[in-house]
Amino acid sequence: MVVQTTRTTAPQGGPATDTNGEFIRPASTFRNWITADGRPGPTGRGGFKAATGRYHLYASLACPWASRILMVRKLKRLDSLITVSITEPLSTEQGWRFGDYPGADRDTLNGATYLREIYMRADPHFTGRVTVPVLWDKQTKAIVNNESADIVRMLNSAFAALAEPSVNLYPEECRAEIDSWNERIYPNLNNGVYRAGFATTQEAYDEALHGVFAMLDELETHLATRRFLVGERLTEADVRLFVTLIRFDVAYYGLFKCNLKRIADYSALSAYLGRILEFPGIRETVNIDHIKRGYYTIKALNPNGIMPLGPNLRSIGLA
Ligand SMILES: N[C@@H](CCC(=O)N[C@@H](CS)C(=O)NCC(=O)O)C(=O)O
Repeated sequence: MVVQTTRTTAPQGGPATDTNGEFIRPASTFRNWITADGRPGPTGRGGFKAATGRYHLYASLACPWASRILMVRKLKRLDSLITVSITEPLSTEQGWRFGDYPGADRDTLNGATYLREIYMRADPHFTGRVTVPVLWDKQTKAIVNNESADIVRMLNSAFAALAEPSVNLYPEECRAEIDSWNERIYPNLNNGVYRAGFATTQEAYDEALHGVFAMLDELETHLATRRFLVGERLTEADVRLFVTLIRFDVAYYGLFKCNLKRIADYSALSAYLGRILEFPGIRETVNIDHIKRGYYTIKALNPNGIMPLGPNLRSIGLA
């Protein structure tokens, strides 16, 4: 069966725009939650109890949304509880592919060549976008969830009895502050760079770019006197900010035309990136080659597939 998607060119993000030329990100489709006792979470159905080895993550090191989950898996020390397959970074006509590209995996769990096959296995009638991350249940052979914001939260809470209990990325007393950062950083920056990159009118691009740099300027001031977004502890808001900042100079500055300044030009933001890279396991979740290939193979934005040689990221130890 041929799966129809709204994507016309490249997997990452896709250039869907509205009548004003503004990029639109479609909603995720699988929204179940793993919970400690298997009861339903805030959305979807129940039956997904936290257990060692039951769940598998399909992710791309190019993708910021998938990288949120790879980071949380490290920070919560869930490596041995949740297995992972990394897709090849290259954007193909059939979407995300598994294989032998350095740093990628074959799908030894389900034997898929393309991620599309995993979606079809979960739902033979699936016609939506085939995106990473995907959280897969080995027991019921179902997709639990493919929305990174949900997966970050469920990995933080559901595995409390089985995983590192001292790390809490969404503590009760900080929730209002975390939510308020997320609500502003997502539209302006996380998705703002995509809105700039995929805009098809000057107005839509200008508007997005203004939001991106107003947010970066504000974050630079905020982080000049603090280690993390919400005071002295790393939270979910930092994970969500980090994945965008670490891709900025490599991909968004050039390909997405977010070129008023680089992150390297912001001293507090650069120091903040360096601090987060020091957490055990986090460097393993950052692969500059995959990021560069993933974005610069988006045909709609770079039809000839020329890979830029720079930038030089030596200042944060990522040459
Ligand atoms: N809302 C999703 C977005 C995920 C997403 O857009 N992933 C991109 C890669 S960066 C993707 O897989 N795109 C494939 C496509 O659009 O066909 C999430 O945060 O999990």
